[in-house]
Formats: sequence, C-alpha cells, structure tokens
Amino acid sequence: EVKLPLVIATWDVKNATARAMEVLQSGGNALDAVEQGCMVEEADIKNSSVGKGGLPDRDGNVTLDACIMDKHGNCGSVVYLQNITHAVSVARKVMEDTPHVMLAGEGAKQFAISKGFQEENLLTESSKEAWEEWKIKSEYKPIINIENHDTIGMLAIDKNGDISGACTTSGLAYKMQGRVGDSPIIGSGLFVDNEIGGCVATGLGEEVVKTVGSFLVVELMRQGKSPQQACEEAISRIVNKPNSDYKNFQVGYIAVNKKGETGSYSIHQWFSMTKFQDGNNEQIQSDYYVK
Ligand code: SD4
Repeated sequence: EVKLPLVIATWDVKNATARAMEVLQSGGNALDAVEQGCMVEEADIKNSSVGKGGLPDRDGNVTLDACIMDKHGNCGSVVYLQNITHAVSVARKVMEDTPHVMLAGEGAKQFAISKGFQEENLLTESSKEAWEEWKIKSEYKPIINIENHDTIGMLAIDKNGDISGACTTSGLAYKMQGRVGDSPIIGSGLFVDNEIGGCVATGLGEEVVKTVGSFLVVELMRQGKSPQQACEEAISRIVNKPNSDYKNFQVGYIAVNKKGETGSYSIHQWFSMTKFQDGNNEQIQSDYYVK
C-alpha cells in the first residue's frame, strides 16, 4: 500500500520537496505544495536554471517559463517572463484569476505587477560573469546535465489522493532571445490528469515539445503502463526517431500514477528524482537509455 501524501521532483532538490511536504503535512493541498516547493528553487540564486540567478539568453536577458496544473485539469502558464522571481506563482494567478491559460512577456509581467509581485533584477553577478565568459566563444550547444540541479518539475499527491503539478525554469542558458521551451507548455513540460497521474519533463525542451512528452506519458499510463514503463516509452520515442541526435542532449521524465507509484527515466546518466514519502526525503538516480 502506498503512503500518502507524496512528492516527487526532478533532480536533487530536497529543500524544495521538504517544503512541499511541509505544506501537505500542515493540511495544504497538492496545488499549494507544488507551488511552494517550486518557489524554493526559484528563490535560490545558486540554482542557475530557475528563477533568480538563472542563466540569461545570449543577449543577457533572464527570461522565465513556468506552468501549473490542478486536479480539475485547470492550468496556467507564463512564458518569457522577465524581472519577476516567482514565475510559478504568476502561472497560478493566470490559472485562477484570468480567463486564459497562458500569458507571455510584457503582458505577463504587467499582470504579475497588478497582482502585487515585485520587479527585481534576476541577473546575479555570477550569472553575468558566466554569460560574459560564454560570449567570448559564443558556442551554442545543449549542456547535458547542469550540475545535477536544474529546471524543477514537481508532482504531489495530497492525503485525499488528488494530484497537482508545476514546472519552472529560466530555460536553456544562452538560448536565442524569445526562445520558449517545453516547461510552460501544458502537455509537453507538464501534464496532470487526476484520474490517471502526472508527468513532468526536463532537458532539451525542443525534443520534449516535438513528442508532447508529458501528455504522452500520462496517456501511456491510462493505457495501463506503469509510470516507469511510460517514461521509458516516451524516451524511446525521442531516441528512435530517424536521425535523432540524442547522444548530444538530455531529456528526463518523472511520473506518478493515481496509486502513488512513481517512475523516472532519461536518455543519459545522472538524471535523478527527489522523492519525499513516509518520512524519507531522498534523491533517486534514474535509469537511462545510453549505457
Ligand atoms: C527548457 N526543459 O527550457 C527546459 C530546460 C531544462 O534541464 O529542463 N533544463 O528546454
């Protein structure tokens, strides 16, 4: 029997899962938990691919993508959001306080400000230095695992058995200006169906978008696959494409089903999932395709 509540997240983010579990233990629902959990990484300037301290695009702009999805199938997202740290919370406001699903750029920022979010400079000294260093060669290629600490995607099941998910990122370092990844795209970076389960993605967003990865994983679970089998099948769709360049990029999925079973799988080694359940908050190394 699976013990609820439970939280899983991409990469090694024990502070974030601990925060989410604290919310669940004190009576919060899964939606509150994933928002609060993701906010921990957004505020952490040491995480260079989320929120404040995220690495900028090639012109030096830190631009955030995030989304959130609840047990009713409601969702909200922001893309190309600048100067606001808690993109996931803005995404939640889009879901709850607007007739829309997605707000972009200046409109998203103005909406956030109207909701009381503070404007901040998100480019830290160390991110600025890293960008200046990068500019010398300006070589753009995907980085396979960024310090094992990356875009955060989180899924939670509360004590009532209800599932929610969220995802937040500064996207790929040194991306083209205006580039949006998978993380704010419902069905790609995140999908939740409260009857079935949820999935979130990390890695090279373009490849996740092309295969509508998170929706695919949830649909595979609907057809009877376990979360582990579903994540493996979604990765196999990417690597088995004709001429797939998968040796040079990473994609990882984590998933949970309604029973509280979990799974994770990636193309390359060193992807991990953090899982908090029954008093244990642990990092679990993911199985992977390229051996
Ligand atoms: C993106 N999927 O913007 C994000 C980046 C990421 O690990 O997850 N990096 O494509």
